[in-house]
Amino acid sequence: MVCYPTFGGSGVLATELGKYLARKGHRVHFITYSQPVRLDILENNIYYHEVNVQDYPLFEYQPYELALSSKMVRVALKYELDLLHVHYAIPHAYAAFMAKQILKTEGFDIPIITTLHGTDITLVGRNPSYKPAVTFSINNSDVVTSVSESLRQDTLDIFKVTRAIEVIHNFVDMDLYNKDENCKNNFAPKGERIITHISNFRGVKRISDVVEIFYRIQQQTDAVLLMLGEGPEKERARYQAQELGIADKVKFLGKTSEVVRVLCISDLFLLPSEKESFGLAALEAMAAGVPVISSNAGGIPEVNIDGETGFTADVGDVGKMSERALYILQDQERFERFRKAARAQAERFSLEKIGPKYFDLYQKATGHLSETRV
Ligand code: GMT
Repeated sequence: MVCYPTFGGSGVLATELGKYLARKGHRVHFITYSQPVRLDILENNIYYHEVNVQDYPLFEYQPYELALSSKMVRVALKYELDLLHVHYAIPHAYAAFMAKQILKTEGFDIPIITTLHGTDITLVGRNPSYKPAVTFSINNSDVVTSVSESLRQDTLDIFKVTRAIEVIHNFVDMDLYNKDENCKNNFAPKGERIITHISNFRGVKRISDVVEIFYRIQQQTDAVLLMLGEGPEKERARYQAQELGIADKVKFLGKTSEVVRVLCISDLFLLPSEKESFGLAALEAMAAGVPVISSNAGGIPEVNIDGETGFTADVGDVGKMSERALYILQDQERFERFRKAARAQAERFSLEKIGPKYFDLYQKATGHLSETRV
């Protein structure tokens, strides 16, 4: 598994997939520049290889791709890997292609599976500085998957793709979300509704919409807003909350490792993103039985069903989003109905249902891997 180790969804998905494969008895090697946030390197069958980039004063930009390709080559040869599964096209698919070519010269053939996650296509990848390299890496992967139908379509629209792209939706490990938490008091001592947002606080997440929607909600019903994650828009959001006079109701919890516990005490999840290929954070909220108020961007409607598991609205329509939020929160019976539907929808994306699809792919790519090795 080659992935970003940070809080972003692609790294989370890669880590959860690797853990699942390891539990099935496969040896899974993670290759990245620091330990992925959700990875427990003491688990059986999990190996972690850190990519070191030599800091050389001549270079203004250190060549990470080179170090990554070299690491892939060394790990593939030493551990006789069956395949390389790279998450996020930039620069992982490109580095994997180079590694594959180098390995060929050693008489070692290895299939590359590339999973496209979102901004590697819709934002960064389409930039002219990267586009030819991204197109080439997609077309030269042995298997390409995307995490939603919408992202598949975007990829076909943006790039000249000559490969088939298979959609394998993101998944969630439902067992993690069975917690019956009794710690609501910590954040909502007066029984306030707990509204949550999790992201890397980049521009595409429209953090100011999150704060604005919450502002309108708390005018009508007692509520607190929990903001999980770190990123460039965080300080602006803190300032906005102060300006609106709601700073005491908005808690910034940073990069907490207790995402699951926080979701299990949440009443509503907000995801008003400008772009979102899937919305893994929303799926995780739904697994905890939390209805979602979101934009209808990209692949979100494949996950959040309007009027059933929450509501979707046009990007920027904070009026509709706050209205719909109150519609769910202000009637307990209705709220329970949405909670149930959210959980049922998450079941459709459970690890048990989606995980085996990756095994099928691996089998096709290698011709010999079976679902379980133990
Ligand atoms: O959304 C982010 O900021 C992180 C980003 C990533 O690649 O780590 O997430 C993308 O991949 C996730 C996992 O497949 C998807 O659930 C997110 O929707 C997607 N983000 C965007 O498309 C903006």
